[in-house]
Amino acid sequence: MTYKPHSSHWGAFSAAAVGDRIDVVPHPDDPCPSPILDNLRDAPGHRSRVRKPAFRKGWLDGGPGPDTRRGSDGYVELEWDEAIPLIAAELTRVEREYGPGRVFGGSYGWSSARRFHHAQSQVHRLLNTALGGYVSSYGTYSAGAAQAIMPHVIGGLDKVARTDDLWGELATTTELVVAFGGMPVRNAMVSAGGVSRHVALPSMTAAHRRGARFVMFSPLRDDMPAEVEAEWHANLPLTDTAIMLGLAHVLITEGLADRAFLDRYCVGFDRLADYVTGKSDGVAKTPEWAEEISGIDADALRELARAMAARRTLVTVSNSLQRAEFGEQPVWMGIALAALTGQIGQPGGGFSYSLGAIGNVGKRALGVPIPTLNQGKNGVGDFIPVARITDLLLNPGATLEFNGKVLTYPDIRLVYWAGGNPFHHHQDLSRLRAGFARPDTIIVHEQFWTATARHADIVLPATMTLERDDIGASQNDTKMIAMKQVVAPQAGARDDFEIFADLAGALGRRDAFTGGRTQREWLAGKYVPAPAAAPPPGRHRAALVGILGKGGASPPPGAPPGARRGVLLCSGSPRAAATRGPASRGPAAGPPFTSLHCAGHPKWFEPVEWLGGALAGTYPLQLVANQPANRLHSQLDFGAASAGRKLNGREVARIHPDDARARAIATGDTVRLFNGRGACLATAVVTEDVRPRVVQLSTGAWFTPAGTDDPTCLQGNPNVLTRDVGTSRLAQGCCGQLTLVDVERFDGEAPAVDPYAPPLARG
Ligand code: PGD
Repeated sequence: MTYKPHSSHWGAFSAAAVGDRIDVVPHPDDPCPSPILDNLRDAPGHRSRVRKPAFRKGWLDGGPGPDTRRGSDGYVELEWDEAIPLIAAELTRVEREYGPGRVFGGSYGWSSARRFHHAQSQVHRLLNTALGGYVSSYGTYSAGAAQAIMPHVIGGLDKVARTDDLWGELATTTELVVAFGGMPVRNAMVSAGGVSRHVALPSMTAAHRRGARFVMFSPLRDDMPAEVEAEWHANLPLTDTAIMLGLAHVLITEGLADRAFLDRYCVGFDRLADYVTGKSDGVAKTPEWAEEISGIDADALRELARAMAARRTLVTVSNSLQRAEFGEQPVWMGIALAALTGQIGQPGGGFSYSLGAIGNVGKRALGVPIPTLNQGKNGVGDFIPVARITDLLLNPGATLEFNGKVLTYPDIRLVYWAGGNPFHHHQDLSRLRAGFARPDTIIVHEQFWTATARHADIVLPATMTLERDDIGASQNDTKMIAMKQVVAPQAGARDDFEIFADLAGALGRRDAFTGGRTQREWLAGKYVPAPAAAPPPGRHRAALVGILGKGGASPPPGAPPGARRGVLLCSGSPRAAATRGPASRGPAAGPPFTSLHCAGHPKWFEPVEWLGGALAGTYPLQLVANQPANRLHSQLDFGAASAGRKLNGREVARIHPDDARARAIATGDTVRLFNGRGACLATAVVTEDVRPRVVQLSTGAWFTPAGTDDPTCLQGNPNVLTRDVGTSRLAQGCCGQLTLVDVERFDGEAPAVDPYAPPLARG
């Protein structure tokens, strides 16, 4: 038996086929491997694999066109040589009748960790080289709001979060960590592109042993690892900005703010101070004001603010806070709070975004670019902020404000998706379903019969990562991994590259897509990092070329980035902050800022769906729909680690004893979570690890509607409940994290629907 090196978004490993299972051994250098590796063991041969090109019966019978049967129709399997000409003909029809500007190829999704078989890059390359382009998407579901606001106020997200060795500084230097949204180690297990060493927990425990104090604001106790004995402030969700303002009030009014730092490196302190003290709006943002909104004791806030001024303090803001209405504000106010302490740019101090929330954040970047597949040139300029997909499909011709621009939604006739699962990642799935009924044709490449595959007209079986060779690399991981094929492709599965090459061939554009190379040739040495105009320096080139043959590489880390200090505390000229002071490498120039649904300084806006608002009278519990601990998003939902944390075959919904008692709910009961948008079933676990009036249900269970006309999800996918609106006109990020719901015990008989059975047409 030969174990071969491989990699995933949740860790590097070696694997061998043992009978029809995969044995997986974590990378020997990983101090804290992820349990998610267990999900791979039964994956290649799982019964939910897509085995052949599958065509929706209604599409085959009736041809392209809008169809509400998407999601409930059966599929007919065809051979590859029948499928490719049919798809090429449909692409040609859409291209001729409408042009590429009516094709949505944004195709968001994490797919698998690898550089060449990167599904999104592959589909973009196909659409660019064979059709002339596609309507694209901008940003991520992970960090849409932060991505938009940070360049205006401090600098690009990646530059702030992904250049320095913050984990090392935390372990050795930080004295006080103030973590808004916590630092959930389960999330740090995962990083796009792969992570060969999980260092979050070891760094945090080293800091704890040294005496560092950890303070967390979150409705969930386990958003901080138990090992660091964090002080848990269980605030009402969506109130972190108010808490930060209360802390700022103490720093400003007690003369603890670092005026020298603010004068030298920041723009707009006086206006922020006027807002915090109430001079500009008549409301002082005192700790008592913050307590009334957040439920956190004012004296505790006062003590914390004083400690922040006295000690080396790191303020962290997790991704989760900004995946909500006005999600830009806690990010901006977190930066402002750190600026008030004057510690931005000091080792182990200042501000960090999403430290502990994504595996490779807080690690020094590599000194060489990682390989990427050149996607070609997109001839279509239209794009959407990624989380506006349903609006795009439902509202052709409508306009949208985004980051200072006004966008118009094109009328999409064809959707091409590879490597993502919008019926996992998007909000308000009934609305998404209505959107997916509108195009003429939807084509999806998938390995498994996910809900997205079940809403497509054409589903093409893609290989799994374990079935092909590739290079695993991430800009913030020290290792590039030679990912070797562990098992042969199952049934009719083919690599995305091979599928697209044949499709491009049928469109008369094979060489344009393949560049005249086989995938072996792409991988074996000719595969150079993009952009081609900036190849790596000669001495590093050897590390990148021919990695597969060498079994991997450990390229050198980049140079330390130097201090980052320029901060915009209220609207003004971003350039002004950027030019302040010698160590400043601050905000990039951006569009005018006051017009972007911001007050001109960070501010607490009252959201619609929070426990202090009117809607809480109808739906009195706040659903926290966070990332799962036992799988990446929806991937391999059937795997051992994922299934092992379900209860009675459903996702677990955690609820506080007070709320459970009021509803006669006990651990193990089936419960129904509902609001005006939909409902799902889950199994209750009653626990004091969630604060009262909060219920927590992780994302990722495969959407399994109870019936054709009943979208109640039997497995517990929270996105049937979440609200499909943008965070604000600035970012239009996704608001999937926090939603108002109610919960009741479900005593009925749930229909028996198998979420993993292939939906093949009978007869
Ligand atoms: P995945 O489950 O990773 O979810 O959304 P995303 O769509 O990325 O989907 C990837 C799909 O790609 C899987 O179905 C997998 O089988 C397929 N795949 C894997 N490898 C390949 C390949 O090589 N080729 C092809 N063709 N397919 C492949 C994630 C998104 O969800 C993200 S990033 C976040 S942060 C959001 N988080 C939340 C949240 O906190 N709360 C809510 N309510 N909703 C969220 N949605 C978002």
